[in-house]
Parts: sequence; C-alpha cells; structure tokens
Amino acid sequence: MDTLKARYLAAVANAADEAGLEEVRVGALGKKGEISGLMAGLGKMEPEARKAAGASLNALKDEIDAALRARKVALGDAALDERLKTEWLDVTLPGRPRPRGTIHPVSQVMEELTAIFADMGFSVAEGPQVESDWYNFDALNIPPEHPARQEHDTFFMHRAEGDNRPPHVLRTHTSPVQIRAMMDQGAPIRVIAPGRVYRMDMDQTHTPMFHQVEGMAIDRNISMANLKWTLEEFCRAFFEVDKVELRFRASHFPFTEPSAEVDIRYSNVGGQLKIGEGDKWMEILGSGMMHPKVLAAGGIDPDQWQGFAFGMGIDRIAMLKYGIPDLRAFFEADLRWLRHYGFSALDVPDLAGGLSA
Ligand code: 2U9
Repeated sequence: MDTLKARYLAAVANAADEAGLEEVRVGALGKKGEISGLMAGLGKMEPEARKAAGASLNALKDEIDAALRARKVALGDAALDERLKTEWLDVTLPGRPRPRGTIHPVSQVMEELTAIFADMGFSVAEGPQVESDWYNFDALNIPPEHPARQEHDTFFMHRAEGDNRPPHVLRTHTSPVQIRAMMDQGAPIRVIAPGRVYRMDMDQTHTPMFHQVEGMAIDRNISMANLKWTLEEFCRAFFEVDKVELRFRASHFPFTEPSAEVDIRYSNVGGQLKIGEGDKWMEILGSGMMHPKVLAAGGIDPDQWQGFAFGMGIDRIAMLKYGIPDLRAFFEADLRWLRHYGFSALDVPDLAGGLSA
C-alpha cells in the first residue's frame, strides 16, 4: 500500500500538464484503474481483512484524489503566470473611434439661414408638402395654361375614380406656405419658408426633390430698396464676408412685379471660389415685389400694403458655401470622404453632441 501511494504521489508530482495528470487519474481511479481494481477485489475477501483493506484503500484513494486536485490548481496557476509574462494590455492606448452621423449639410444650411433671417425679424413658417392646386398655383397668379402646371413639370396626386376635382400636387415651391401664413397672420408680416419641394426634373444639376427657402416682408412702405438691403445683409452673414456685391437683373415671375434675378460677384482661382471679389457673376436667387393679385389671394389689401419676396435653392447655396462639387453627393449615404478635401461642412458637432469621428 505504501509503495502504491509513493508511486502515485510521485506520478502526480511529475505530471507536466493537465493531460498527463488526467492519464494518472484514469490509471489509478478510472473505471479500469489500478485502485478501482483493488477495490473491486474487496468483495472476495474475508470480512475482517476486507474491513482493514477497505479502509486503507479508501484513504489511499482520497489522498491520490487530493494530490490530483492540488496539482491541477498548481499547473493552472503556472500556466496563467506563463501567459501573463507574454500577454499584456496597454491601458493607455486610445479607444477605437466609432463612426457617428453628422448633421447633413442641407440641414446645417437651413439652420444657418434661419438664424440669419431671425436676426432681421423673420419667423419661420412651415406647411404641407402635398398641396391643393389653388395654394400651389392659383393663389400665386399662375394661370391654368402656365407651363409649370403641365404634367411634365409637376407631380400630381391621384384622385379616386369619378372624383373630378383638380388633383393635389407635390408643392413645386414653398410659396403656398407663405400664402397660408398671410391668411393666418395678416399684415405686417415677415416670414421665411424653408423646406422640400418637388419638380419633375432629373439631370446632373437637378433632382426631383430639392430644398428651397423663400421669404417675404409685407408692410406699409416696403420697396425694392428694402429687398436689396435684406439680401445683401443675408449674403454677407451667410458667406461670412465683409463685402458682397449683388447684381439685380430684370426678370419675370408670375408672383412678383417687378421681378429680378440676383447674381453675386465671385472669383474662381484654380477651382477655389471666393465670394465678394473677382470678375464673375453667379445667379443665386430670384426676387421681386409681391404681385397685387398674390397679396389679395393671401387676404391682404394691395392698396394698403406692399411686400418683397425672394426664393433660392438651399442645395445650391450649400454647395457654394461648402464646396460640394456635385448634387449627387447629397444622396450618397456616406459623405465623410468629403472631409479629405477639407470641407468644413462636416466638421460640426455630431448628433450625439461630441465631435464626430
Ligand atoms: C409669395 C409671393 C411671392 C418667391 C420668389 C423666386 C422669385 C425665385 C427660384 C429660385 C431658385 C426657385 O429654387 S428655385 O428654383 N425662386 O426665383 N421666388 S420670387 O416669391 C413669392 C413667394 C411667395 C406669397
């Protein structure tokens, strides 16, 4: 019994790893193991001898079992020590940045121009994107035969079978929002109406949905001079330059009379656009004095009140300010590559409040 014990305790102590230890356990205590075999032999012994041998075999079994467990723990500790010597964690490494969204350049520009016009006393008006043809066309002095009302320019909604009323349209400008504001608030009034508009147009410079901001100021003595100052002030603030030069070119819109298209002076040196200097002109918006019929449609007496109005494409001025080369950039989900070219539009606080990755 003592030699058995010495042999197994030595085998346990010499086992180099868990596999070796398991081999020793199976050899001694497994179903066909040596100690198990001796225990099975107890049945054939005389009762007295069985009692003595049983007790010492059980003690031996417990001792081998305890030695196996202790060696297993020791081997585990040694393996962990070995791993800790080679594997380590640098807790000073910077974390991996998570990609996060930023505010879309169009939304950003909407916020910027809203703030600029708010400083000049304009409030923001909003309205439906699906409009009746009266609000979108008639109220704006756009007669039924006007080309804008043709099928190829405007998205018309469907009417139910047998319903012969004129169909609603996807608004083609935000002007109907201003008609609604006039009817709701009366004069004097100063509002801007930013939002989505829809026209059946699709090429490199046009998309079927785009963004506009229109504005108007109605008061007792409003003139083109007020319009000119307001637009100049807006451009100075928006393009962040001290000096801007605007050129008013006579034009025609159904809803304004007189009407003017407005160009801004700029230079283009090696693809770098600079607003306010140079010998080039770029059209940025349309404007004019509100047509008396439009004032009347909005419930405002044209003999008592005058108003100026203007309209511009937000996508267009966003591209101009932030150097975005192509309208299609707005429709690709990931604009982060633009930062590579130094477009500051993307270096804004992200939606979660931190700095974007
Ligand atoms: C009311 C009365 C008059 C808004 C105006 C323009 C001229 C104009 C275009 C610019 C580029 C549309 O986005 S664009 O294609 N707009 O040229 N818009 S005056 O006049 C109004 C608006 C509302 C009640």
